[in-house]
Amino acid sequence: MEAVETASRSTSRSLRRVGILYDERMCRHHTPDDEPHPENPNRIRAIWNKLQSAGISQRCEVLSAKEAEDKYILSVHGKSHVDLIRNISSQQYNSRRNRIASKLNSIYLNEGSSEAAYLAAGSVIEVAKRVAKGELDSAFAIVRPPGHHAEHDEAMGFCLFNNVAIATNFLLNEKELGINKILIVDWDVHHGNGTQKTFWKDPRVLFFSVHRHEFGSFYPSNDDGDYTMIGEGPGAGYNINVPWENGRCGDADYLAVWDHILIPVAKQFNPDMILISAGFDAAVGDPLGGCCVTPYGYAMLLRKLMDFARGKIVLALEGGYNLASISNSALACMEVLLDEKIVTGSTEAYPFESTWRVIQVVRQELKAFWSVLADEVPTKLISQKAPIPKILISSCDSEAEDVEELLQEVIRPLSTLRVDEDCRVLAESASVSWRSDLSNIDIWYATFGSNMWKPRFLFYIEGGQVDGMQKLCSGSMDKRPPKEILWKIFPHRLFFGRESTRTWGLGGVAFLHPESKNEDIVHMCLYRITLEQFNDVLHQENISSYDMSSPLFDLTSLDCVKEKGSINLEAVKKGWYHNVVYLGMERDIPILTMTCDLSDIENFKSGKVPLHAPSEDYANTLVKGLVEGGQLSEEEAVSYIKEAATKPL
Ligand code: X5A
Ligand code: ZN
Repeated sequence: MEAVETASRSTSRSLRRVGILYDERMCRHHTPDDEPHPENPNRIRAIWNKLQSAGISQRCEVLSAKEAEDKYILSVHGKSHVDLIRNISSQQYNSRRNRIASKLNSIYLNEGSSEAAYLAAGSVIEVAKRVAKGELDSAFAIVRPPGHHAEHDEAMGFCLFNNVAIATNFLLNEKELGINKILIVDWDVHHGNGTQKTFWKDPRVLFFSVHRHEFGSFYPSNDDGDYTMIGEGPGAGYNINVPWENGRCGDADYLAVWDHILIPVAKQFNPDMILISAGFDAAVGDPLGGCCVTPYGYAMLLRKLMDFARGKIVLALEGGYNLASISNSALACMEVLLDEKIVTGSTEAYPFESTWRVIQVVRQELKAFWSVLADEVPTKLISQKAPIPKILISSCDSEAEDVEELLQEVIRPLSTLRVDEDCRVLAESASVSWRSDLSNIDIWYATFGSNMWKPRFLFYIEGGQVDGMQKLCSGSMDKRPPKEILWKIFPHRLFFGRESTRTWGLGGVAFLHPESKNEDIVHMCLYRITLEQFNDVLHQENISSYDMSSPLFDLTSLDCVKEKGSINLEAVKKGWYHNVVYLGMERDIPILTMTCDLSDIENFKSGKVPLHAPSEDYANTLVKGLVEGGQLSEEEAVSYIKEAATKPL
């Protein structure tokens, strides 16, 4: 024990006493034949390695795991469940173990499961006890298996024991700790059904969960996570669910929920301690979550909670399945725990309209219990919302083999995000300096295809995901909207080529002939964005495995394109829009577009790659852009597109 008492306070230690618990023994729980599984030992290893190499663990009090005593586990789980988990890894169960696991919902078991489950629960108890006693200000328990789905008599959703619920009961039952009211914040992307049930009638525990729900179709796929589930009897009002209607929620959505639900209620509840079911599967890049919270977002969410319970906060890991995302998110949280510095900054993006709606219904549902929720949310706020995504990743389409690969590649540049001392989102070292260099240079990005339609283009800046499909726009690192938008006509040829694309299905997509010719005209919508943002757009349009550690198109390329008229980008040469074309200047700012190159034009002409009219959906998007942009009437737009689609090259 006594890591805490005996540890000498070296100068590199933080003034805040922050505990961190990691224990390799929790890695012994894995799938029976080590088949791939998202909930695998590398999750906690990745986090631990990241925190070590970032110098975080050195500034913390490092603790190792301790098995929970049965009497504490029994405060949450039934005897038969505890007996099962205690014995499941023993030899007598060798022949039955897999069969038992297969009867459970999303559970695997092996020889290491029992020990890991006891250690995970015991570890959260251990750090919670130390924080309660004041030996530590706050702490992070890097545990697995996770816990929040585990119910009284049931392991489920990768969870064996409900670690956070067990630690919560421990704190409440050890009367001399003086912890009488506990706030549990469950920001794992899934609903904390097990925790909710444990404290359903208990007013000492305010359980708050924000999760994807999709009207009961997201895991665990029932109505338990609905906003109408507010607790019962003396516990009525002490259970708050914020159910997302869709994936793709990000920092702006979570922060809106914090500002308009959780923080006011926390103020009124005035907890003695806060436990966070800190899954990081709402993080950008998570393969299961489909949301896009950045490390900066997690830092803000945590920072806002530190104003309560005199900063007595315990984070316990729950889900989170992208190793880079969870490591960077955990790192951002640790920096907040260690720093007294105030996190400032704001996200430029707005919450979704559905987010405001959910916030309103939750407030409505709970206002009888929490007077701070009684006022209407100002309409001025609600009117600030992100557009509803209809179409994603436009005409992108290098033909990446499968969606998973595609997803990984779109997300990679963002999954390496981290947060600097001022809690600004940064990319991993190398990319930082080019980004700040290019963020001060404006260009006009001239669009001739689906990006002419502004809501469509904004996805390349703000990021987002289409309903159903796993297609995600990572957005730009810098989410400021374009500074100006204007339309211009250029003497270039618009045409449609290829037979089908991943995004638009059958039908051609728009290309601009890179060379100008006097008899041609093309309508273009110009967005004034930074050269940094232009790089992120280029990357998203040409989905590739390029990692963005250096820019695709830098100042030298800009000089070069001004001189030569166009420039091919080697790093994304498989993409269909890898050719950057210079279209002149507008108010001293260069106009750039991206299209195919001259060799592609030859292939189109020879028929090697067919010309092809756009699909109806795609054509409609183009028409919408031209009409909403005030350029052409609908009939004019339709015939303009039709001509471009039928005239030979
Ligand atoms: C802890 C957690 C997710 C279970 C998903 C099962 N569980 N399909 O994130
Ligand atoms: Zn989860």
